[in-house]
Order: sequence, then C-alpha cells, then structure tokens
Amino acid sequence: MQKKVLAIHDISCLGRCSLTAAIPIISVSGAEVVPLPTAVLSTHTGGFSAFTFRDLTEDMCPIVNHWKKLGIHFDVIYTGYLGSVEQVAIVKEIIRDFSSSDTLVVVDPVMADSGEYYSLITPDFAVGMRELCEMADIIMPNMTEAAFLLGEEYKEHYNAQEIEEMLKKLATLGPKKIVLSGVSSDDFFRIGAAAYDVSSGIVSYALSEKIDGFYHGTGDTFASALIAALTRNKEIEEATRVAVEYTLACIRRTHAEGTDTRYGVDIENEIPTLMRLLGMI
Ligand code: PXL
Repeated sequence: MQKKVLAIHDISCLGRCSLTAAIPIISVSGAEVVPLPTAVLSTHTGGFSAFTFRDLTEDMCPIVNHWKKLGIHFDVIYTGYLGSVEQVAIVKEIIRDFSSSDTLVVVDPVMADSGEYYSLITPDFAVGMRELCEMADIIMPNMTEAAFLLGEEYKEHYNAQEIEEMLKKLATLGPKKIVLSGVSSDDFFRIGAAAYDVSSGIVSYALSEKIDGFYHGTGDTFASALIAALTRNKEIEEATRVAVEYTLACIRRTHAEGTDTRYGVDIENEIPTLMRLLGMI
C-alpha cells in the first residue's frame, strides 16, 4: 500500500524550504505527502524583508476534522515550522488523534539556526517544541535547536564528546531516535549529522565535505530526505547517510551555479541522485 505522510509546515512560496521542499522530496520515495500548512508566506523569513505572513492557526482544526470524518490514516506524521505558539496544542492533538501503533511521529523542532531564533520565533517556541519532542519517535534538531531545547547556550564549536552528551540529554525528552544535524566540530573538519538510537545506544555519524556559504532551507531538505529514506524502510543510520549525501549534492550544485542562496538549494536537479541513494534506480 502506498504510504501517506502528513507534513505539518508552512508554505514559503519562494525559498525552497518547509512544504515546498517536503512535498517534492518525500514524494520521490513513492509516498503520498499530505500537507497541513501552518502559515503562508511570500518567502521564508531568512534574509528577506517585507515578506507577507498569513497565519493559518484558525484553519488547521477544520481541515483535520474533515480528515477525521474521512477516516484517514497516516504512516508518518512529520511536523516542522509552526506559525504560532498556539499551534503546538493543535499539533499535539493531531498526533494523539491520528497516530496508531504503526505511525512514525517525526518532529523537527524548527525554530533557530547559527545560534539565533528565526525572525518570527520567540523563546516560548522552545517550550512548545520540547513538548512536541516528548511525543515523537524521532526528533531531528540542528545544533542550535538542540541547545535551545535543553535550555543551554549555543556554542560555535562542539567536540565529539560534547555532541554525544547532547544526544544523551535530548534522549531524556523521550524520543527513540535522535538525528542531530549541522554537526561540525574541530575533531571532524567536516559537517553532517549524528544519529543516536536510544535502545541500542549506538551513535553513528554521516559527515561530508564542508562547502563555503550559508544555504537556506537545507534543514528542511535534510529532514525531508531522511523521511523519504525512512518510508523506504531504511534504518536510521542509513537514512541519515542518504539525507546528508542528498543535501550535500544540492548544496554543491547550488554553489557551482552561484545563485542567490536565499532562494534555497537546487533540490530539483538532484532528484535522480536521491532516487539512486534510495535504491530506486
Ligand atoms: O527552513 C526553516 C524555515 C521554515 N519556514 C520559514 C522559515 C524558515 C527559516 O528561516 O523562515 C517560514
């Protein structure tokens, strides 16, 4: 049976992040992506000014109530960027209502990067995101989000021991697996992600070359590729490697094209790479 992935995220019309990344990337796996938009923006909030922002908090419950009547079942519930703190309570209810024993709940606590909250995000989001992480099977924060979830100061550099300590502290929130992205440290000279399987205690790293520059939306590219791999039944270590390699390929192509990185990375022309990484071609 074709899998259904509920993706709860905003639509930033320009910028290839959140739903405009999740829908095409997860679809590559053959799963159907059902979007629940949290807000509609003209662009994402990173590096643009005067963007429009329509909060869809009021629309979310009527939308899911309709789905409830239709008896829809989701194989994966993937939550990302929320348009208001009030949406945390709505998303918690959606997770309770729509998850059954075979539903994978994946929470990306989208709120910050490079030591700073995104433009519309306030520190009370960290409290709400922590509550969502407590309901998740898998969480996938970046280093800044991990620090903020734990109520810690973000540092520029972490060594391998500090990364592993951070993974163990995140595990106390309750998820079964943690994928920490943007992992780079003086010990590695590379960048990528660390995956921690709490039940086996295994920490694995997927690291790649570092390419100069800051590329918007790559957290969502990474998360979506990881979900694509999970829906193809890849184990967390392999899924993390797929996500790192696909994200690197998109960044490398965008770097070579020299386009304005605020518009996101070229996810489209690397779709064949993702298909290969997923073992589909
Ligand atoms: O990629 C994360 C993200 C998602 N959605 C919106 C954003 C950002 C990051 O800036 O602004 C609207």
